[in-house]
Amino acid sequence: QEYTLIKMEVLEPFPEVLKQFQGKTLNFVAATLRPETMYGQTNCWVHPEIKYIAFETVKHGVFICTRRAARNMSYQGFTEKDGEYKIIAEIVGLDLLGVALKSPFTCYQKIYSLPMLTIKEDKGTGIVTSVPSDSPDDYAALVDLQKKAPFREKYGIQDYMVMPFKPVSILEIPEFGNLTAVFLYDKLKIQSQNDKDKLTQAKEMAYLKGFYDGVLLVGDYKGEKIQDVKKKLQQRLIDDNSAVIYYEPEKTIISRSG
Ligand code: ZZB
Repeated sequence: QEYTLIKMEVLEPFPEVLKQFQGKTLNFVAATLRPETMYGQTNCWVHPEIKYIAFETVKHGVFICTRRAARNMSYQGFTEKDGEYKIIAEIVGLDLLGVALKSPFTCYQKIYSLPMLTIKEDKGTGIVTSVPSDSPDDYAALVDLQKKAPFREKYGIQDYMVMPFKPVSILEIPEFGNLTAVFLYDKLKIQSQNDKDKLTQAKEMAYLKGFYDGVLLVGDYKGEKIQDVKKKLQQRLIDDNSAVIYYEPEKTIISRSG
């Protein structure tokens, strides 16, 4: 499986647990299958209970992701020696929340890392970029935070990290309109990020229609079909040094090697 790895650079002020990296290029990295949606990022998701690591890459500064993802990357030329990565720090997700980040393509100058409880540890980097306009999971998790003050308080999330961020219309799907995730969330009467079955259904609908019938509403490829611009936008991100390609091995290999 090929993913686009989006680099989100940590901005000042660095949180306590990342102070040792001040002055260095430090990136949260998120694996996505939808590079064409990066115009609509509003935040980044971290699981409060997952353990992340910081490790040095050859060309991209320090990366923060799960150990499993770092291990995969070490076989893809990200580190000096094949199969080896040096852990500089181990940090639990809780301590990585509320961090200000710079991410490519989005209209928001600064976005924040926020808690999502449905992140899977064994997929991608364990860090997810959030596009609430087109990803039902992201919209559900963002609404959960915006609606529930106790939820924000529990994780020390300040209002300014959440409240100003609205889904951005970035692509149009004929039957779903220009805020697909919002449309499907309402249509399927999704209640929260834990509404698993409905969210799976919404995601499938969005993927299928989006790929074949979706048309971009912003940027240089405005008016073009998603299937025609996906690769071009991925390449643009890579050329800008904002993303890299990352491969995820087959599931069987992952479980065999731990
Ligand atoms: C941005 C984005 C925009 C995404 C969108 C989706 C959508 P898949 O198909 O199941 O492989 N993701 C990545 N890693 C994780 C994780 N560890 N736990 C939970 N979610 C994760 O799903 C790949 C997508 O799932 C990725 O692409 C990422 O969210 C998320 F408009 O990135 B995506 C209809 C979906 N739309």
